[in-house]
Amino acid sequence: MLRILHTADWHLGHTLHGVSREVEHRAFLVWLVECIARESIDVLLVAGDLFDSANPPASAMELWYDFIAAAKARAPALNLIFVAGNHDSAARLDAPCALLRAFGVHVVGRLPRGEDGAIDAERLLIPLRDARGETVAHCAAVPYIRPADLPAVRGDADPYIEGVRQVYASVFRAAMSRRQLGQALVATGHLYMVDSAVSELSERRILGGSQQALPHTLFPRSLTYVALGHMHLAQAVGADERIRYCGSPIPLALDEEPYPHQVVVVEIDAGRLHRQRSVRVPRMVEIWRLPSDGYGRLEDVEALIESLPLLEVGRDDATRPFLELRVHLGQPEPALRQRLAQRLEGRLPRLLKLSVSVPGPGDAAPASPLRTLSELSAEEVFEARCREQLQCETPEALRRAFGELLVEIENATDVISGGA
Ligand SMILES: [Mn+2]
Repeated sequence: MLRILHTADWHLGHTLHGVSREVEHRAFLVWLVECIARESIDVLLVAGDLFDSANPPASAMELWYDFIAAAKARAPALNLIFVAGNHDSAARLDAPCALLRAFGVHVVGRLPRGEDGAIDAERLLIPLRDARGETVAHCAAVPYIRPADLPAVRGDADPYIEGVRQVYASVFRAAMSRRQLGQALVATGHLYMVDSAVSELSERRILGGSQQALPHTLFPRSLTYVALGHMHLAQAVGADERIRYCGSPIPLALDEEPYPHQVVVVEIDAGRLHRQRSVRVPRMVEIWRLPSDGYGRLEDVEALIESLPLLEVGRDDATRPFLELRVHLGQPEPALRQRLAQRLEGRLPRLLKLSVSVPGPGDAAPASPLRTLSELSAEEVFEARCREQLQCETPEALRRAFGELLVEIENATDVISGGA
């Protein structure tokens, strides 16, 4: 029996409306070490977006290294595999690669290349050993693939989809020649699949650009399990239970609060998928919203604040619930934030975000939420500018050109982050 723990989208170094998530990440990683021990895990697969940005703070790097040391101390035989996501700097992840390999930790940032510059599929293959030290499976540890990583594709096929397909196909070919009877084949990926459900806010960007959704046929039936990252909502892709997003362990946007935050434990027996189940990650910091649904009038929101529990003496600030207030204003309230902050004094939650809606133009128009620049995607800003300047909706050709430009900038710099 081989037990794999599949997790992804940690986003170490993340801040939510300017507030650090370090306490939550630390609690998650402590819990994860315990979970690995309790569940007798043989392999930890982390399917990308370890870090929230290409240039994470030192405290986030420390969390990662501390976790590796703690996991190895607790479960010395554990196989650890980390692949880069779109948020990670592939080169930065690769930097300690040789050092970590000496401790049995596999990190795949960039796609490895041979001397001829071609992708070296062999080096993406990692043998997975069970508790007795026997190789019972192979892992095709494929990181996030940027369009610039891909070989030129001839013909009519979409160059990104066809390029990614060729990379995976070459890894699977290499795996087939190495695989022995009874050995399973597992793959990782940090990508956006056809049929995957996307969250409202934090994942909107990846759809705005020209990033294409990949078809299930990328993964042949011979694969035992596919551990995906990128979507923060845990889900199997389409109806195929073998191909799965494990989801992020903490909510990375207020809208992700209702998601089940979890890891997936996968059991492989005699080369076959025996069982898989999700294990909930305990929530360190809660997210509250007032009112619980929609927007409330200022007086009503103030009354709701009065019903909030009081802050206990000695309570650790970093574990206080995050609060979003949603107020509908009939008229301008210049000192609104200050007024509400005063009301909140001595109450348990911390005000994280104040959302305001105002009446639409004309009496019949529906109320529209006021959004700050940081809540808008580049595409939305672009479209708003188009409406203003051209007095019409963005022409499709212009929208597509802007999307391509965005993707190009992100891939060229490896620094700008965004999306899931
Ligand atoms: Mn992510």
